[in-house]
Amino acid sequence: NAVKNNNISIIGVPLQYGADRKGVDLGPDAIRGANLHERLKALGFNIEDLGDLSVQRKLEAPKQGEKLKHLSEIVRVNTELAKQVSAEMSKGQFPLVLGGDHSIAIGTIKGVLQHVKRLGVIWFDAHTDVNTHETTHSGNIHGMSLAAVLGYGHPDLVAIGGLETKLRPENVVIIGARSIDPGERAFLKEKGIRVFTMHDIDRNGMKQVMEEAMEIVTNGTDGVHLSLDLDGMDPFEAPGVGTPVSGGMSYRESHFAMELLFERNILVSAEFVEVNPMLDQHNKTAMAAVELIGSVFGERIL
Ligand code: B3U
Ligand code: MN
Ligand code: MN
Repeated sequence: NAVKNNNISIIGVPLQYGADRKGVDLGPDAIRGANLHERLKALGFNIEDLGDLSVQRKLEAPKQGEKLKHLSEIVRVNTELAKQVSAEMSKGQFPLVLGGDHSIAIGTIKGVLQHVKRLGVIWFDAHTDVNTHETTHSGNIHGMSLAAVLGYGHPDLVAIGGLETKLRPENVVIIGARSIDPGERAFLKEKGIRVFTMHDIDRNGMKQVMEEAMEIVTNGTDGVHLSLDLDGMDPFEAPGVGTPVSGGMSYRESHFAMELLFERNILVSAEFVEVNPMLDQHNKTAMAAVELIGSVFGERIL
């Protein structure tokens, strides 16, 4: 088995408060319901499903003038998530986190950073999620999670999981971007974050993009985390997401990228986020997530 770790801990995070559309809190169960366990077991992994983190069901609407929506509950849940991810890694488990909206990347990555100080991150996404409280137009925290783990943004988000650890911009790549806000563009440029846009994928193909991307995230690091937002895929293949953007990665490109990741054997953790069953067609997006998970853990056609 090429993924180093044979023991996977599944952690569900039914959080929707970082996003605008209701239903992404149902993502973890939709993914489990698409035969996640069976698929991984068939590949020879030992699975421990820790269930879902508890998230407050009833929440007040964001107050007038409150810029970051639902900040305190998002901070609380992510702090718990960082602890749980870190505890699983202490036991030698591979954390596989199921979202929930993409704000949960803060907790996941901060937890992983406790164990892998120099961590590379591959961020699959239509968006780049590097807004801060100063640049955001939506106030939605799922658009700020990558900035937060790099150490930028609202102090409460940056402080999740401790201030001692953060990602370095030179160890991060974003793949599949096609919707970037003006403030994000400036941030990406200033920090020198490598973004492989859909233009790059079209021009050079997924093979070259992944080879360059894996070179960057492994250079000077001790492990790589995959943060995969299902809206990186084309809405035709993954319609069940809150903010679909046309012109995304095809089913084939996404799978090929996962297969290349498996071959390089660099992952120490992964998360699959933004599956929204209320916006989906027959659980298609959760099924796509499980198929991508299969590929990243070594499933092959022949
Ligand atoms: N950049 C926009 C839109 C967005 C980011 N992430 C998602 N949507 N899923 C924002 O709200 O920050
Ligand atoms: Mn995202
Ligand atoms: Mn996105």
